[in-house]
Amino acid sequence: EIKACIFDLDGVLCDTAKYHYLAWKRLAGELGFSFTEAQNERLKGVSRMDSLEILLEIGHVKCTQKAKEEMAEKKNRWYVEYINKMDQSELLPGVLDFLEECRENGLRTALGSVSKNAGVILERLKLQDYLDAVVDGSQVSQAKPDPEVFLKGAKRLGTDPSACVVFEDAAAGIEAARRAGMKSVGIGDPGILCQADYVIPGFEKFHAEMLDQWF
Ligand code: G16
Ligand code: MG
Repeated sequence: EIKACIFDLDGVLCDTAKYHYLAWKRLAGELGFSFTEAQNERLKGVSRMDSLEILLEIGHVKCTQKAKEEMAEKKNRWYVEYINKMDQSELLPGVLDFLEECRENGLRTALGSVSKNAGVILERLKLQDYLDAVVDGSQVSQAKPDPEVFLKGAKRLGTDPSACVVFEDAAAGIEAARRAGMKSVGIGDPGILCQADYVIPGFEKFHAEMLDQWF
């Protein structure tokens, strides 16, 4: 029986995935190469520095550690410019209704994001009161596909991992859920999220009772 829902942030509760992409694309442009949305799939759910490594590999760019740190900082500045302008209208369709349904059905809720910017985003989206626990990039040492972020969330909620379902838009996040011993629901493309137990297009037509039917 499912007792808790753990939500990824970027691409699940809001569409910040597009801002990460735009910021990385801008960095790639400055370095003189193009960066496509398909290539961006590899960066989803991956930490900032690991994302940079993947981007530099795609562009065949080699540089010093110091230059890398400056690049990551630059990308983050552009990203923060985008998220500082966000408001509740950028919550993805159906998210607020589903979070309310979780409350009504006695399901515990947690955020499981490796983003160091998660706190700012939750504040701008006014989501703090809907989440019983928040685990973000400031509290984990391993990014997805490592299960650390989700296991911490379950621990914080006091829920056994086997009674948790993870909602994720990234292949790395689905793998992390599996490694944590949790159920998973992919949000997005079933081709990319083929490891998930179920894949849905979004929360719009999704209801808490489906969790009882599925798991
Ligand atoms: C998110 C994104 C990743 C991003 C990572 C680090 O993880 O999906 O693309 O690289 O956070 O973000 P930041 O640079 O803000 O620390 P998640 O776990 O929310 O999907
Ligand atoms: Mg995500």
